[in-house]
Amino acid sequence: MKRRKFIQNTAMTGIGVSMAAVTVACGEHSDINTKKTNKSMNASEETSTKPKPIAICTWAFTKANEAAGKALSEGADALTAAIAGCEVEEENLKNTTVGKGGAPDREGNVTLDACVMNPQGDCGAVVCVSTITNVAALARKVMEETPHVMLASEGAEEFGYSQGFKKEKLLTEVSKEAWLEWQKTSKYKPIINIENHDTIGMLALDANGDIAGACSTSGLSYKMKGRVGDSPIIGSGLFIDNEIGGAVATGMGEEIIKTVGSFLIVELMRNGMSPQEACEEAVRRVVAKNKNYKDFQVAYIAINKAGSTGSYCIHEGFTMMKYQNGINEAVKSDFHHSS
Ligand code: SD4
Repeated sequence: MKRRKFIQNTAMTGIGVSMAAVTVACGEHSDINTKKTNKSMNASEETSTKPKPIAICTWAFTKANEAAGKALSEGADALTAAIAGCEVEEENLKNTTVGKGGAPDREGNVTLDACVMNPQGDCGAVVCVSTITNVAALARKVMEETPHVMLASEGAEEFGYSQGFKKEKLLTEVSKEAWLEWQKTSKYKPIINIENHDTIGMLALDANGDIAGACSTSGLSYKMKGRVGDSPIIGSGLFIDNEIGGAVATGMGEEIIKTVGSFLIVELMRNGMSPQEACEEAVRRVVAKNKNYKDFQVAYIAINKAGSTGSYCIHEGFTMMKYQNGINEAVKSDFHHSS
């Protein structure tokens, strides 16, 4: 495993809030305890000064992260910024893993999943949406305009039209051709870091110091009809606790769901881990439960209330984008397994 770029990921960019020093079980890797944790933060850092706005997202979605970061700089709240970031990829026809242009299921239908969570702890989600592009925004509407958390397929779509969302065809010619090509063999084998793992998960910390997040995906390419992954599942694909921080996932949804990865990361941060440590522990939980972990990717990113960030994955090749102070940078993630 490569030496961790711990400093890069955890650099404090604003004056933070000191968190409780709690010792937690960190699994088999002893090096985790040697890292600087939040408990080493100076007590004088406990101040009302808030960190500067930060946007982070999964993968090298440069434009999406920039859109979210700029929105924050212009005063947008964390949730609005996170959704604005997701929209860039939902509308990017070249992206075959999010929104319009996403790869279809094995029947040829593109079905999108998304969820959002705000600083108040409210959340909304949609699953198996096949006619609306901006599903993160739709999930927000479910949160704000219905008494429910999650709507599925036609119910979500009909609700979306009533809220002014356009009915669209999501399968592009390019995705259709790729699907027809796939049908020649119909072999389903997720390919690490390529088409199957490019969900956009966005976390934003706004000028008020509030944290929110959004997650949007077309799920696994050529999945079974009706299959839903972690991305729209609160606690698995995304979790926010505005007192602590937030986390979001990408990769093999089934494994993320089994370990409730994003909720786990926030709870580990609550117990004193840095975002980096918490992401690493969450990946280790997946690895510990799977002898075949070399065959799939799982990656997490996280942010805490003080503005520290972290990312970690099973396989090399995952990147987190980070926008702060007008700088949008790609942070190469450390990884568990070197292939
Ligand atoms: C899923 N987590 O549906 C998603 C997959 C992913 O780009 O990350 N896709 O399981």
